Amino acid sequence: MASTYPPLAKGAHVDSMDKYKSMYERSMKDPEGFWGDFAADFHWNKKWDTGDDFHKYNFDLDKGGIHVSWFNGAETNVSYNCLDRHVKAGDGDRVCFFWEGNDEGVESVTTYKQLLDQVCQIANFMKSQGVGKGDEVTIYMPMIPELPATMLACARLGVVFSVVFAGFSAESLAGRISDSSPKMVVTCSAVKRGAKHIELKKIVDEALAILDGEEQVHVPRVLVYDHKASGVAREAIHASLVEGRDVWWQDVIGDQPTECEVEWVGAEDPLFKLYTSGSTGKPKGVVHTTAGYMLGSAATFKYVFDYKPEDVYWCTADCGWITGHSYVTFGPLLMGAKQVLFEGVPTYPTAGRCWEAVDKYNVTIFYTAPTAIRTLMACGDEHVTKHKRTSLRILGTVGEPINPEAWRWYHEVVGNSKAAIVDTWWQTETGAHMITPLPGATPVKPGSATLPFFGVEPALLDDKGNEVEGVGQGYLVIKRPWPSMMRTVANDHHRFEQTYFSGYKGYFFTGDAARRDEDGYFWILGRVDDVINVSGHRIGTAEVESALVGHHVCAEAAVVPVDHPIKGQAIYAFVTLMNGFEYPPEESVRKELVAQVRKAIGPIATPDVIHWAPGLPKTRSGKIMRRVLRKIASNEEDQLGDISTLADPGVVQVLIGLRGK
Ligand code: 6R9
Repeated sequence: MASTYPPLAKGAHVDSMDKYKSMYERSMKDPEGFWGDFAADFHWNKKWDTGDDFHKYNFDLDKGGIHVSWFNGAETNVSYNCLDRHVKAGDGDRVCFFWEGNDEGVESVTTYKQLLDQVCQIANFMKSQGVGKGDEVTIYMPMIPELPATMLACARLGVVFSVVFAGFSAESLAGRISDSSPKMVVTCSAVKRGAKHIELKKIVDEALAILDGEEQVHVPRVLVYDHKASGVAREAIHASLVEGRDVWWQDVIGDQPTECEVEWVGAEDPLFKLYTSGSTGKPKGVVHTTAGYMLGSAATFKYVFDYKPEDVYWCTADCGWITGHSYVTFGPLLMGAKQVLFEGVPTYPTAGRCWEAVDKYNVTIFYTAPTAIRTLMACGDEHVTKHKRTSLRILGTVGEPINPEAWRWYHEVVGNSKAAIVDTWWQTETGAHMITPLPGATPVKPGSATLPFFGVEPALLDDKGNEVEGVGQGYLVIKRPWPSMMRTVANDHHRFEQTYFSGYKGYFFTGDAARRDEDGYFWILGRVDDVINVSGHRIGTAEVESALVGHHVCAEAAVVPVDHPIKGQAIYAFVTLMNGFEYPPEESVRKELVAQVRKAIGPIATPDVIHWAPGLPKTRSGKIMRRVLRKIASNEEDQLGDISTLADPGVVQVLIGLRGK
């Protein structure tokens, strides 16, 4: 059995397993009391209905459509709770952001009052452009304070925002804009990420040009922040500004009034949508609503990170992902936290960057992904030990399973064996942490996300859909709704029902498999659908395949995950070329195919390997046997299993012969 580490956070909000258990029990038996008590710290323009009206749901497709609602009847505003509430309480001078730019020495400090003023100015500009409640705004920005500020400006007006990670390509951005019909796109001149310059405004121009032909998309207003620290001068971009469409942020925001009434919205009004890859088709817009998401992100922030007002918190995630929504913008600001906002990458200019910043700001809570931990681990301990890091008390991880070796390095080297590790399992769909230790209560085992958070009831199902009791493994499902769960897929409620509720009646299906051990601890085994987890980012195999066949030389493609020492998983593509090509073709063909994927999706989807495949292993009904491809990709052809059902078993030997060609 894995060794356990006792809980380390002294004087924690939840300081024993008994306390965890009693709070968990209450959250199960009396959700209204549990969440209602937590909600009392927030501002409500109108209180929620009580009793049977408080919370409603149906999880069973046999009993009608899937629907979930919490805090029915209530009115609130997330932006008000993140900002006005603290300023009114006299905390306006408290720091919200220590912004640490990509290049060392480029930095700024923002207080809650300053952020509130800026958010009001952005909101007032949006209003002046006719953007209001129920409208949509797409945000394509780097990690500068203006990014969370724009999210909060939208929330203030009841505008549904969609942040697109500023590493996605023009085509990806175009797809998301087309699905949203935003009234405004907010972007930035350029960004420097590590040593690379990326001209974001140019990418927005390209995306809008792609959409030019699409009649249903009206041309949004484009607000462009002039990011001087990117090294790209305003003058270099200025000529690209389209009259009547594009406007410089610096020309219009500063003159706006610093007060802006909030729009009170209903508990179930949408707050944002965030696109994420699924196993089929295009990315789906996961929709989160107001009250449940607000309480879920705040409660997990408080309990999982054992947040206290004296803490300095730092999450390295980008706001383009759900982690940056819940644990950069919302959770921390809702709780009034001081946090480091980081624009750069952990290895630039050196592998010591994070630990230097930890000492500079006396960071107490640090939250990152296993892929970053493994990258830094490979760079050598000296980059860590050079810095003191004595302020650190909680270290979090998220995005993919963490291997015990990386877990121990994080604990022993980064945390000096003194900080508690919280391995937090959750998803874009869940909005907030679902299975996670609490640092003052849960004894941890390296590699296990341990036990469910309050209000979360996970279960494991076998192939037949029966619950696995006790020790065992199976498909990870959730048995009842929790406040911060997604409510629908944008413009496609049917897809929501089919993706998450049609496989196992009465359960929300996560797409992951997990194992439960003798202590009831969960060990996440990874995705069981066609989603590859590259450096903690979800990439659908279908998306990569469709990008590849989008190139005229490619007749067919099949993409599978393969283990990777740093990224966790990497993308491995089998490609069949059009008739007339010889195998292997000229090297330029491979380069073009890789470029095609980067263009269609973005650099994060770059295949590590293109394996030439004159034929793919298919069943007689024409289904590609991915199981066989996975084994070939991982060099395990001695474990191919039964291949007698293949239409042409001979293709397997041909594929093995083309490895590395
Ligand atoms: C928050 C986030 C969700 C998928 C999820 C799972 C994997 C996330 C994990 C983890 C093992 C953890 N995942 N956290 N696997 N241990 N602590 O990452 O959301 O981008 O939607 O990805 O990531 O496979 O299903 P998202």
